[in-house]
Amino acid sequence: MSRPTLTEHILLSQAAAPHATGELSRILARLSLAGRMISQRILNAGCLGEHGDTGEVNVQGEDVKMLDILSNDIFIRVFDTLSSVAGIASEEMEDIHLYDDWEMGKYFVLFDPLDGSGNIDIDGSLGSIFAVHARPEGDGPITQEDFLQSGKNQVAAGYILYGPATVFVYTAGQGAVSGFTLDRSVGEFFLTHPNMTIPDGGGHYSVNESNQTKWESDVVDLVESYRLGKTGLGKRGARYTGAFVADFHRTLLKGGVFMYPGLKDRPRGKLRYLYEASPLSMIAVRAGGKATDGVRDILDLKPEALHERCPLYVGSKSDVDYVMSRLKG
Ligand code: AFP
Repeated sequence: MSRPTLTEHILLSQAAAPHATGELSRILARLSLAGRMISQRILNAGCLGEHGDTGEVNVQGEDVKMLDILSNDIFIRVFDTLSSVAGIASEEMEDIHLYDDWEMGKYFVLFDPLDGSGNIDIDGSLGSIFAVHARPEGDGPITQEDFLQSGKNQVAAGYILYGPATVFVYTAGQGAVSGFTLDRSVGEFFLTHPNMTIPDGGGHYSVNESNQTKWESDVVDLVESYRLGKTGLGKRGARYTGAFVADFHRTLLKGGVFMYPGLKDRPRGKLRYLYEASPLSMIAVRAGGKATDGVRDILDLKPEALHERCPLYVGSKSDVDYVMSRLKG
């Protein structure tokens, strides 16, 4: 028997939700379209001369790659004709973007169009991350403030991994986490990872250890306990790709913990709350794991700015509990 496609899975989930209108299903279908388009673009980018920088710097002060812009444009375009989406926010855009028929839209989509773009030129793994939020009630014009929502409000969240295979992972409503692998020959995602759960025990610790001189002493001690196998949790090997989606996907499948701690000169660390930490923390929590900024549950935080960052420790529940027991807060 063949596996269910992503489209079938979305429609079955919709049928099981008593008040579903089909709008969220269409958004998820468009996200899968964006994933397929970006995946194809990445495959051909080297041959088409689309590797490398644009020469511009984004709102975060980071070099913008050609594929960052191409991927961002794909996300903008797939929602252009979908009236359910009032507006979008992207890691690559300074401000929110509202569509012409924004008054009809019930949802916002927030995304990091191409995460880990430092891996583009080396043909390493990349990803896209997305979150869907409901537009707050009210007739007034939409403002940036309306996008500054807590992670627990996410209506759907997920990511697309562009590795040797392209994998789409999402959760919607109160649903489980499901993963789908793209069959390029027919352009369809098929269910390969039903009801994903993070193993509690085993796996890896994943952190950029070259930041050690910028960490506070409790973080240095924490990471050292992982390196020396002194956590009491058992051995954890080290893995780090520089692309959060790839490191997170491994953590989801194998267990352990991904960390991007705050730095002395940047106490909130590097990862963006709305486009990175919040959506993948929802996936982790729905899969039985845990996510914290060191003290608080990531999904309880509420950002005050569109591009706000936060420290992040996410993964297996026992590992994240251990992390919290070692940090001073
Ligand atoms: P880019 O998308 O700008 O490459 O950033 C990737 C990222 O936000 C995340 O995917 C990685 O986990 C993290 O940065 C890597 O940062 P370091 O290079 O500082 O370890």
